[in-house]
Amino acid sequence: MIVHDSLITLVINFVLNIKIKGMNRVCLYVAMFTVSISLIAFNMSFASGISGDRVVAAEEVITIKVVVGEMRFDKAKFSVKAGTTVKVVVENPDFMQHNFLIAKPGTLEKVGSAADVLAGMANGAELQYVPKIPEVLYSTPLLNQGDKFELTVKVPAIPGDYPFVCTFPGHWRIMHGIMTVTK
Ligand SMILES: [Cu+2]
Repeated sequence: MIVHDSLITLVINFVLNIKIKGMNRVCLYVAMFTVSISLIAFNMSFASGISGDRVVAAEEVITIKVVVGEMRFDKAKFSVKAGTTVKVVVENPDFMQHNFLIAKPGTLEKVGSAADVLAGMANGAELQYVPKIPEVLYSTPLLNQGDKFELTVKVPAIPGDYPFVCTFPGHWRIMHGIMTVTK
């Protein structure tokens, strides 16, 4: 808003200045262009902070990377605040495919077992090896080498230890960690 107000002031001063010097057509176009730019900037400053069915800006960005050749993420745990919206950026520099899921507290085994079933199904890969069960709260698709996926996570209101895991066949037992939701 401060930026917008100062922009408007700038434009008004600019236009007044032109009037003093004698306005010509080119100056008028320049002034109109400046006004348009300031209006676009104003709208953009609004677009990032709205809620409800409008866009919600993430309050925090967490980046989690696959460690090359080690079948693990570079973080064993991270903390987020209950009720906030965070952006989890998952990067896969590994030569192997991986995904990233966040599950309800205490459900790692259940999600893992469901992933084992998917591993034996013909359409498992098509389903990104993500079990379609309510225990899975958030998931990325399968990420190839060099892929990056931004997961917007509405952090649950209930504090606790929420497991995160890769459910690519054979990975879940070792490729997991904890997202701690704090009050
Ligand atoms: Cu994996």
